[in-house]
Amino acid sequence: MEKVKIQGMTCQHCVMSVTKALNSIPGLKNLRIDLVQGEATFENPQNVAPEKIRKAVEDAGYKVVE
Ligand SMILES: [Cu+2]
Repeated sequence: MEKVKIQGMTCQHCVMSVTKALNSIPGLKNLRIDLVQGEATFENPQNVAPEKIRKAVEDAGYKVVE
């Protein structure tokens, strides 16, 4: 499992937006978003580049923080 910290999610709508953004990346599996922790976890068996994940999150209006 990989985990990214996401800044800016405040409600279920944000969770949906980030979910949609990450699901649009082929190769990510078993995506789970934790609103309280501000985290997304997923399996990345095809080794999708972190920059691609970061960009998808940012295009949706949120920020990946380390
Ligand atoms: Cu929201």
